[in-house]
Formats: sequence, C-alpha cells, structure tokens
Amino acid sequence: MSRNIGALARQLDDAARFARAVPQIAEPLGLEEAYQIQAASMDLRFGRGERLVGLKMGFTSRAKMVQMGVSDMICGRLTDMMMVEDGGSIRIGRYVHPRVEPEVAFLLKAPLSGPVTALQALSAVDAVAPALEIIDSRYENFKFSLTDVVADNSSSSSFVVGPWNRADTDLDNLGLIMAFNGKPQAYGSTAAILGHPLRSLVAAARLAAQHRIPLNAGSIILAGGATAAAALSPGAHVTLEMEKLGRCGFSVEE
Ligand code: OOG
Ligand code: MG
Repeated sequence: MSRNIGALARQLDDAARFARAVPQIAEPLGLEEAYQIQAASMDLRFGRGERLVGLKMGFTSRAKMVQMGVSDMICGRLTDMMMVEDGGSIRIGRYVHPRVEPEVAFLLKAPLSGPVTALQALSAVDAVAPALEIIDSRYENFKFSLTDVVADNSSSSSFVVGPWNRADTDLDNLGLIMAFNGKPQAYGSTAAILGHPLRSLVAAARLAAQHRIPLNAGSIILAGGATAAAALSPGAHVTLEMEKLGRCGFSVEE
C-alpha cells in the first residue's frame, strides 16, 4: 500500500470516528485508488473488531445523482457497528452532518459475485425489507467528487432494516413515504432505483467482484436511495412506510 493511501485512509477513518469534517482530497485520484483507500480505512475498523455485514449501493436513482452531482454507480462496505435496530435511536453528535434516505434491503442466502442475470441474483435472495440509510459524508459541506466519496466508504454511516419479507415479494414500483414526526419529507417509488431494485443487486454483484468485497449467505445489500436524502436534526422521529414491505423507523437524539 502506498504511503498516501494509508494516510488518507487514516484521515477519513479519524473523521468518521471523531465526527470531524475534513477537506476534500487534494491530490488527483483514480477510481481504483479511491476503492483502495476505502478498503484500507475499513481495515482499520476491522482491526478494532468491527465485522463486515454487507454492501451498500450508491447513485442508483436519478434523485440521488442530481442531488449530489455524481452520476456513476458506486458501492461501500457495511459493518455490524453501523446497524441501528428498527425503532432505535441515534445520537446526532456521533455524526458530522447526517442525512437519511429510503432504501430497499436484500438478505442473501447464497454467495453472489460477478456478472449475473436478474434471475440468478433473485435466486440468491433470502428476504427483502424496507430500510433507511443514514449517510454522513466526512467532507466539509457534504461536497465531494466521485473518487472522494468512494474513498469515504460512499458516505456509509448507519442503517435501519425493517421487517424481512419473502424473497418473491414483487419489488416493482412500490410506493413509499419517508416522514419526520409524521410529516412527509419525501415520496417515491422503488421504481426510482434503476427501474427495479433487483437491477441494483445485479450491479452490486458486479461491483463486489470488481472490488473484492465478499457477498455471502447472510450478507445485506442496500439498493440505494429512492429519493433525495433529507438532513437530520435532534428530535426527529423518522419513519419509512413502503407498500407491501411494511415500515421501519428510528429517532434522533441530541
Ligand atoms: C453518497 C452515497 C450515495 C445512495 O443511496 O445513493 C447513497 C452520498 O450521497 O453521500 O448512499
Ligand atoms: Mg444510500
């Protein structure tokens, strides 16, 4: 590992640990290098005892691409420490400037890697659930380039998974409402995720192979935000209601 990759990984890891924003990366990076920084920063977490539980997809909807000005699909690693139980709470002080977005989660029952068809991807799925992802860019003002955000583990921070539903639940065009204290913040549809969330799982298998991220039975994959993300503040009780799949939520504490 080059000295720069290790130093940048540590800088981003510290930024996440101590909830302290850092400037965007000054030196020009290639995408492969950005994923190497991501991997190196995650190794620091694994060294502290965190465990890989899956992968999150990013920029799989137009709403997200437009909001952040980035138009390539990316992925990040999820660990056990990022999981918040459904109905639980988060402390705002642990984050730099957290936002939340509605997602769909897949639970795998078999390994998934490389080029697969939608049918092959579906046959590796054990269950599907409504989910909320709490993203938190470690960069000042939530501003980044494609390589910046990849190095920053694609803004992964926390996530909540709702009730698991059967794998054969049709995910096509399910309506969803994300609300803060009962007041709708975003409306959308699962169709916003690449036309169908299963396409995001197919892309996840490809990116996982490309970046050597293991996806096995028990892995969780977040398909990507279906709407733009909304900023969180203390006192918010966030709920997601998704047609057919059910609801999940969490509270934000001071
Ligand atoms: C990057 C992460 C994108 C999604 O669902 O598209 C993402 C960001 O927006 O900070 O999680
Ligand atoms: Mg997301």
